[in-house]
Amino acid sequence: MKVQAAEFVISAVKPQQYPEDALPEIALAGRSNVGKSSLINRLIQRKNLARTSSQPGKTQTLNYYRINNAMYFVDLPGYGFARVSMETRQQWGRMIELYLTEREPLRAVLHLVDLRHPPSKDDLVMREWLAHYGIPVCVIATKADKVARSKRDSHIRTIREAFQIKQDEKFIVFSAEDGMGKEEVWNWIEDHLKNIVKL
Ligand SMILES: Nc1nc2c(ncn2[C@@H]2O[C@H](COP(=O)(O)OP(=O)(O)OP(=O)(O)O)[C@@H](O)[C@H]2O)c(=O)[nH]1
Ligand SMILES: [Mg+2]
Repeated sequence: MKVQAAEFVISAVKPQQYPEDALPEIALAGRSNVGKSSLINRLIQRKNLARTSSQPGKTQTLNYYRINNAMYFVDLPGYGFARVSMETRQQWGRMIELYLTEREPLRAVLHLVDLRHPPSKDDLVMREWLAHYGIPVCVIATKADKVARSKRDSHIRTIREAFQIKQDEKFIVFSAEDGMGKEEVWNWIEDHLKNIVKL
């Protein structure tokens, strides 16, 4: 996948602000700080187009990035961030739920989990939720560079089991730091946009 153009379009807080050009959308879901924005940057080879932060809870809006004038990445607010009020959390929850259930151009979700840890309760809730609504999902285990090579297989097994990932379902081990898994992610995305757009 050759990224010729990548641009930030809008930080949306309500559906009226979502783009109206009907290009297909690939959304990124995952707990706060898991590496959603970093994955976008790595995929498009731009250092900081999607804003990243070591402070969890940075992305509090739906951030749209248009790629090659052919598709959008939609960076969703991270869940499971403890240091915000219950009201704010419920607000984000509603916004994400509305987006995932009602958004017509949504084609697939990249569900990110941290390879270093077993999935959290919030990760499992999101997992069930995506399955319930029948949205095509690619599970991506991030921060692989932070797990010793010798330990990766057992961490991968833990996630596969907790998420009950089926044989034919995509599971990609990824690192925004060194680019591991990047091509695999692009291939999966292209497969899911095939027959829809020419990337
Ligand atoms: N070593 C390493 N660090 C990573 C990787 N991915 C992300 N990080 C770091 O983890 C922190 C959080 O990354 P973000 O991409 O901002 O995470 P996010 O999921 O967008 O977080 P929110 O916007 O809060 O939901 C940053 O300090 C990143 O540099 C990775 O693959 N390897
Ligand atoms: Mg972010």
